[in-house]
Amino acid sequence: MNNLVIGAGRSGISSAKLLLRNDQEVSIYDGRDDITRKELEEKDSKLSDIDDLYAGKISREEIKKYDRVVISPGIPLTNETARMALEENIPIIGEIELGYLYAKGKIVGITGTNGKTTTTSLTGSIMEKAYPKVFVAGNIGDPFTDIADKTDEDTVTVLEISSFQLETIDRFHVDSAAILNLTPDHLDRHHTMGEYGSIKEKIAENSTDRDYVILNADNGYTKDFGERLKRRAAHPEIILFSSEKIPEKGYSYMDGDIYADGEKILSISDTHLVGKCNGENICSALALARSLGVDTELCVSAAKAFPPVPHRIEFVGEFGGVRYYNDSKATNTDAAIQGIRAMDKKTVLIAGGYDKGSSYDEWMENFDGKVKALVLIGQTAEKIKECAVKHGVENIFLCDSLEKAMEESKKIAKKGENILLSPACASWGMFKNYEERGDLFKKLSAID
Ligand code: UMA
Repeated sequence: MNNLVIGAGRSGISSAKLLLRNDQEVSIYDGRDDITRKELEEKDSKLSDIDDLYAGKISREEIKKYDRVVISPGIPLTNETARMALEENIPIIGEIELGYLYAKGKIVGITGTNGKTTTTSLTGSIMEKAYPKVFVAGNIGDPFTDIADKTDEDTVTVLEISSFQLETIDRFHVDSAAILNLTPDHLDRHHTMGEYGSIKEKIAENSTDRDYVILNADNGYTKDFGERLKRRAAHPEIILFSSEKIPEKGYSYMDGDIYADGEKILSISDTHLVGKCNGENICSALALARSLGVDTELCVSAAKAFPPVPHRIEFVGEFGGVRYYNDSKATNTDAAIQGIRAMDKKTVLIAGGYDKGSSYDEWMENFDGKVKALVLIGQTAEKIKECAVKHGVENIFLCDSLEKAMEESKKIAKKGENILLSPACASWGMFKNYEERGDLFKKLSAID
């Protein structure tokens, strides 16, 4: 089959390599007009085997040569190249779907607006205690197509899956799926919550009555989805988790403790994680593990040993009596709400970044008098300031870099207080990604 891969980032490169390993013909298109074969070959010498590289543009006539298009998650179907392929009736699949076509064994898929990365890593750690061969991949960083054809019948693959990735699935099927929560995010691409929700629900689109779906009982969207799932003729088993009540069946997090089917099994203080959001993440990871038959004791010991996830309410250290927390992964307001809620002292909050069209009101309603100062960076700084003034936040500072924001924050924070980077915005425009932003914050934290 002659494949055109759209996008030469992590997903595109892994897709091209997987196809080449499996003796398929591959060409690559990328929107960057300065991309070269040399650059690709420096990333991986195997890419010298691709047929053509289209930099910046590709004609309709050229697109017609291909039997299939594999699209990267960051590229929407409204992209001109994708649109031309659709008009020419060339099938388009996403990178996740391509991986699935080559994958064997059990697959666990985790989606939701927030908590995906922690839940995916924790689920992977638990599975590693129970199964001989476990892969953790997807939106978390390593593309599914990197490992898909290395799986066998005994493998468990734990995938973090974004809405961008779910948009272009077809046969993709997971044995156990979790939708952790659903709150506004990526509305610049998905436009409405209705559309965003329908895309997230696709994770269970191919679920059968032998499968499991783990859902948040406290979230209106996921709760409603569970009700609709139950009306399907042969529906998957639904396991609910909650942090508002302790149900007889399912998992819950209340006052620092985790319960399974109403029985206390673990305290969050016995783990390296903090905050209600992480209590919920533990609940969903335990539910996913149970759905694959993992023993509760094994789950509990894996949860206790699990190290903090970088960039997610990550405790960096105490310097000069001030505690530093890196929550760079909070790229939307809902995640940032969890970040500020997890703080138990006066906090200097560094926020701002790329504008995804979000509203900041609900986030600020959760400041709860804890934000001693708001130090703002990036494209959204003015917009956040306007909202903060409306919410009566005092001490607002605008800085043109994270370095300056750190200098300012260090002047304000006193012994016994916190400095938290929890931007509520994507890093794009100032950084390559949220990891680069978080790494710089960690480096600057320790500098006097
Ligand atoms: N490109 C175009 N045209 C465009 C946009 C991009 O040609 O309109 C090209 C770029 O020039 C670049 C390539 O596409 O060469 C980048 O592709 P990509 O944006 O799909 O990024 P990848 O490097 O393939 O990384 C993707 C995910 N990125 C996105 O979904 C934006 C990574 O998630 C994921 O870790 C990786 O695949 C492996 O699975 C990151 C992310 O930000 C962490 N995800 C979003 C989130 O978590 O909120 C969804």
